[in-house]
Amino acid sequence: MTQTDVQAQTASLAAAGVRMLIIGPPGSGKGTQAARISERLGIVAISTGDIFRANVKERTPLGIEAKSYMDAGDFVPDSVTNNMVRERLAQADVAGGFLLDGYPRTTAQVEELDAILAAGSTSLDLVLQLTADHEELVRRLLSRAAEEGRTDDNESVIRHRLDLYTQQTSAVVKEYAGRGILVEVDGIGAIDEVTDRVMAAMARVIERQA
Ligand code: B4P
Repeated sequence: MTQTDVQAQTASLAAAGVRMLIIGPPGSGKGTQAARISERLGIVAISTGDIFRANVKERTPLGIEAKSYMDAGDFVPDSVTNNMVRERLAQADVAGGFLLDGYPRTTAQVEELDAILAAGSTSLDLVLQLTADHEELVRRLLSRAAEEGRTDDNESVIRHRLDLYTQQTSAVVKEYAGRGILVEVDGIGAIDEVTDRVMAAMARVIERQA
């Protein structure tokens, strides 16, 4: 596919108001690529991690509840996370498409998302999986720890988050692969290079679906 084809497909993805999610282990570049996809496609990016962190910062009841789980690298309980996403997806700005970043992370969250979307007579168009090997992920997150000081970016918590991804979130990836809407992209390389791969892969999927 040429660069022009990719640009044309990106424009049609934008026009279609794509509903998608980005999934990958901690440090794979989800948040980084989500911001770029959201800008290029003009769809709203919703990061559950960012919403939790904003609540922790503001010391809201949700933030107080989420903080201990996040600091330990554990998942915030499904009931809390699901309610938060349900409320967010009820807002008007998702009507033109959305990109969920970091949700769903468990099979119970997949079921909840299915129910939320079915209630609005919609469904997901595609799921983008970013991959990278564990040692690269640990290296990136330790480097972020040095720059940003996130409380969950220390080595033992990082390794726990990676284990949780393998134990719980890989089942989510398998579920979407079974539905035929998963596209896997190599997350190793310069950020711009990964973005180019992401846009080309998404264009290919949408072309297949057309
Ligand atoms: P998240 O905010 O989702 O944290 P994350 O998995 O570390 O991903 P993030 O998006 O921040 O990092 P990225 O890979 O882009 O979740 C944090 C916590 O919130 C969870 O542990 C959990 O407690 C809670 N939570 C969130 N969602 C939940 C849910 N659904 N259910 C239950 N609990 C939930 O980037 C990492 C670093 O790599 C960055 O510094 C970036 O600059 C760098 N990077 C990115 N791409 C790179 C590249 N190509 N090369 C080099 N570096 C790169």
